[in-house]
Amino acid sequence: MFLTIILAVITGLPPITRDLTGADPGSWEDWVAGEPEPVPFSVKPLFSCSCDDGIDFAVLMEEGLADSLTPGTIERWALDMAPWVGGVLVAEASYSTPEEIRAWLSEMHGQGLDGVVLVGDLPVAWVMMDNAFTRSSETFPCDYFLMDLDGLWEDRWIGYPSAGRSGQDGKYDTWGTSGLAPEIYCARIMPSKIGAEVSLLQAYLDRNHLWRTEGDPLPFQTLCYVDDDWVPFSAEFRDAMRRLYPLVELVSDPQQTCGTDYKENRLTAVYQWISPFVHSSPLLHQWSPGPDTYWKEVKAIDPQARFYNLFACSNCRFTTSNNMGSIYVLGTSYGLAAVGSTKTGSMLRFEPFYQTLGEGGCLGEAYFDWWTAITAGGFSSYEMSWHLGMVMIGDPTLVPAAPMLGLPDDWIASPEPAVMTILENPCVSSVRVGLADGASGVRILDASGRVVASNPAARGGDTVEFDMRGLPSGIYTAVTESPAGVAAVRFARL
Ligand SMILES: [Ca+2]
Ligand SMILES: [Ca+2]
Repeated sequence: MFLTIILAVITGLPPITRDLTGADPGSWEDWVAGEPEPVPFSVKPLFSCSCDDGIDFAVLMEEGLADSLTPGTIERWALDMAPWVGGVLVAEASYSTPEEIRAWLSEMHGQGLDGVVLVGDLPVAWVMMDNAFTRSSETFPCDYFLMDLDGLWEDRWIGYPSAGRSGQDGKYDTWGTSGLAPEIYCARIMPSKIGAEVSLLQAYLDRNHLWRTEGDPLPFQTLCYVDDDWVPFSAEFRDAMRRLYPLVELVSDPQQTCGTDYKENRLTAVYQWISPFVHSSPLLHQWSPGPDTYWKEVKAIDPQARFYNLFACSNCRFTTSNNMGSIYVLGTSYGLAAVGSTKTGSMLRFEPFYQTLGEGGCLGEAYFDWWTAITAGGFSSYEMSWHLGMVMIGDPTLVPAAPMLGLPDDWIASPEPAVMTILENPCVSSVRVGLADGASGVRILDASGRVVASNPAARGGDTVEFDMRGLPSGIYTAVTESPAGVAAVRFARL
């Protein structure tokens, strides 16, 4: 460890996060053995909204999965995300091949698609790559294949290219020299690897809706927890996070950072965002000086954090049972999203990611901007070794800054004909909201997007009055839902 720090200081580059256990992280052969036989590609639309200007975001679900959820769940999800991303299509896709999904995404991108999330058991592309940095080779699932839609990805070797055996084995190993920048963003939600798929997904989508409508109490505490190997870079890591959150607690004292402190003092505290920097495997964090933190412990502690940036080798190997990325996001009562890697390495050069988030971008946009920065000027073997395993787990349309920045400006428009009218604007001690046919429920949000009053039973034809006494002067937003989409109207309280 001490040697690594010295080397890092001398070279000026951070040491790569890697698995010190040397255990099998979950092989391609095991993955293939557990997957269904591919069938012809088909996409069946289930629901869409706000699509007048086309589809901006797609939810691709495993066949039959939506039918297993509580009725209304996917519609609610789409209506929740539409104000942030535009037109939303929810569809189910047959279990075909990653190449056919990529071709469909490419066609959709030609019509304006910005991003996608794959939900449930759907095809995965794999890569076999000689690692330029650690001089060890790795086989890993790679979702970047579904973000770079026009770059050249080839399967020219059986096994690792360094073995020199030409042929095809179903894993990518060779890339073109240009065009490797992303075209769209892609995220994954694959609960089946960590437990009961339907109940985990239902719980995830329920808390996703609750977080969007109610948020978390301010102020947000966030944690940058840097283990020994990266101490020289810790201030830089924290400063990048400050582009999103004003309050970032940095813990990087080698005397303090260890498994005991992480488990007993960090995972139990109230942080909205946790970024651990630690050697890891898919199933555990390997602290210096220990003890390890296992996925089971994370699940038992049930941390309250919403978002994670896992600078933790192979922690997001979503094809491996009980991978920690999926545990943090889908296996706790609070998790919403994580970025991390399916292999050695992680994110690095964090600024573009947090900059976009700080400006109110959604996770997917920030992730896209980060990839764009990484691949600018070419995608070197050093960069591939660090980053080609990066994935996003969770809903990429979530906007972590929403509770701080409020609602997007372009959202404040009621569908025509208006389903909701503010009868006093500005208002003084109360506000009356008139609802037309089709309207369902009213919520009053403050400028940060938090619900301050609601009447879920209100329906078209009702006039609903809300007592505004006790609330500060300022701008509020009334929100109702209708078959045409979410309607939101701003008003002022004097
Ligand atoms: Ca190959
Ligand atoms: Ca590209």
